[in-house]
Amino acid sequence: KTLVLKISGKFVSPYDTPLVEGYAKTLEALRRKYKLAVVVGGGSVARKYIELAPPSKGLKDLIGIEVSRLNALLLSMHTPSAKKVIPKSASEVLELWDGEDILIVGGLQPGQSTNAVALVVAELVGADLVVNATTVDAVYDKPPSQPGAKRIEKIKARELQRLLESFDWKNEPGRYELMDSIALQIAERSKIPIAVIYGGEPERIPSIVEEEAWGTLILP
Ligand code: U5P
Repeated sequence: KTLVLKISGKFVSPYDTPLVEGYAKTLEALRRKYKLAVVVGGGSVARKYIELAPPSKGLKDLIGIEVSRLNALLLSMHTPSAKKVIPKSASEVLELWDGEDILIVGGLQPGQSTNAVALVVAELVGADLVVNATTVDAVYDKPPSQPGAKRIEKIKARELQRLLESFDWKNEPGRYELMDSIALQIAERSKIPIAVIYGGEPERIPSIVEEEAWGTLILP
């Protein structure tokens, strides 16, 4: 099986909760069972740069992309079986992917988040599943901070898109909350499920994947 693991930038980036060593071990463990590609987000450092960049959304995205690539490079340096080059385009992803080494990717192009990158990479490498290790343990029917929010066990990508639109959901640099619409659209067109799990305890991820103990499963 081929897996794409998307790791929230918050777990890799300085000034958040960097769990780089823990993730490096987890990647090595997953690699024993799966062909593995990894996509890393930008975390708070990207948000800070986005705040300081000029108002152009394209420019803000570009600087966010650079930060996610830096996070990806840091993780690759700690991961013995990972390629030490971070691909900058879809064709470089294809060029570097051999199904043997772990391929770690950051951002690719403006207009999307690294969640979309995870789905693009999943299409390119023919992944069976995207596992999204994020700062919440699951998708909820309203913002989890609100009283009475219920965990959603399974949801169709299209339904989730509608649900997110009913929240204050913005396709803006640094603010692609949880998922962006591009990610959900690609999941749907290529029938790739996305499993949402809590990423703050990387050592638990191999058994979560083994047991399919997802927080939420987003079905295409
Ligand atoms: N970003 C892009 N394109 C990508 C990946 C990331 O423009 O392919 C930018 C967005 O502004 C995003 C930021 O909010 O980098 C950091 O990525 P993320 O942590 O939000 O996924």
